[in-house]
Amino acid sequence: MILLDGKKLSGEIRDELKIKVDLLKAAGSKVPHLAAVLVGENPASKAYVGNKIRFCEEVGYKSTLISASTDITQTELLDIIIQLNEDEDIDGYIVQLPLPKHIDEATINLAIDHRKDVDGFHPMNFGRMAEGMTSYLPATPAGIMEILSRYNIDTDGKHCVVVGRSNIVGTPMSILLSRKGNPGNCTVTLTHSRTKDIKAELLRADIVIAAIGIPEFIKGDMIKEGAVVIDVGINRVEDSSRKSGYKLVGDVAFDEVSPKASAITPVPGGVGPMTVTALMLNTFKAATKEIY
Ligand code: BQF
Repeated sequence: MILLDGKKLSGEIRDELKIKVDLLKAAGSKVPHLAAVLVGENPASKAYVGNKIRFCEEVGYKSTLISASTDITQTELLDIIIQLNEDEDIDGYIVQLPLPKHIDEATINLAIDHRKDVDGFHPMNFGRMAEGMTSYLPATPAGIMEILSRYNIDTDGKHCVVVGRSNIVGTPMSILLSRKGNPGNCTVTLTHSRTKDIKAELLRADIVIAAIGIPEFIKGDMIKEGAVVIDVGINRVEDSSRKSGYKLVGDVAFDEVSPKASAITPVPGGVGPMTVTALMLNTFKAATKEIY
């Protein structure tokens, strides 16, 4: 079994990025600038935004954090978005999800200038991705494609089963892996909460993408011998033996599944850090206008 070490890989990619940023500086260009909007006090969201700011510092980007109260109105948040769209120094920005219930995520998403949409959530970027044009790929799918590519995992003609159909992971992953390319050229089955027999589907999978959001949902008896398993889940479960009071587990029961898998991502240290590093890659493209 090969451990797909996202933590190590993301560090290597950030080292590469740092060199490219130094080259920009040496050429007298401005460094990439990422802004993040954080609404409310959700501890996980705060941690994620903190990771993004920290990674910016590591690769030498400028970063700006805009923190807003939970009871910011949708109109006030849209005003922040308009300012970010107009700010010429900011190459790309993200609005950390989830947003409070009184704010409509789709409305916010549509207001983001697609040229600064480094999370790749705007329908313009989603559409361009689906048509195989250059686009900002959503960070988690981009990070997973980077893992498959850098570990030389052969996807050509393989049967891939994606579990979960979210706009930001399951659906784009199913599109990217079914498209022509490397990674790509898979036969993809997209499964979800209404799928009749997920286990039967999973047992046919050469590649499994687990993006469900249920701790250890995928057990050892649901995986074919030799499968490649990508665990996107980041679930906080109670653990009184830790000082934080919780531990992180994936959507895959790692101890049962890993002996059968040919390769598997751990949680933590698998897809998570690659997601944040993919955001750094997108921000570099925004700064150098590589997309459009
Ligand atoms: C790790 C995210 C669900 C909903 C919104 C490293 C991250 C996580 C784990 C991280 C995630 C998950 C992010 C690890 C960003 C990934 O060591 O395993 C980094 O910061 N993530 C997010 O911004 O929004 C989310 C998951």
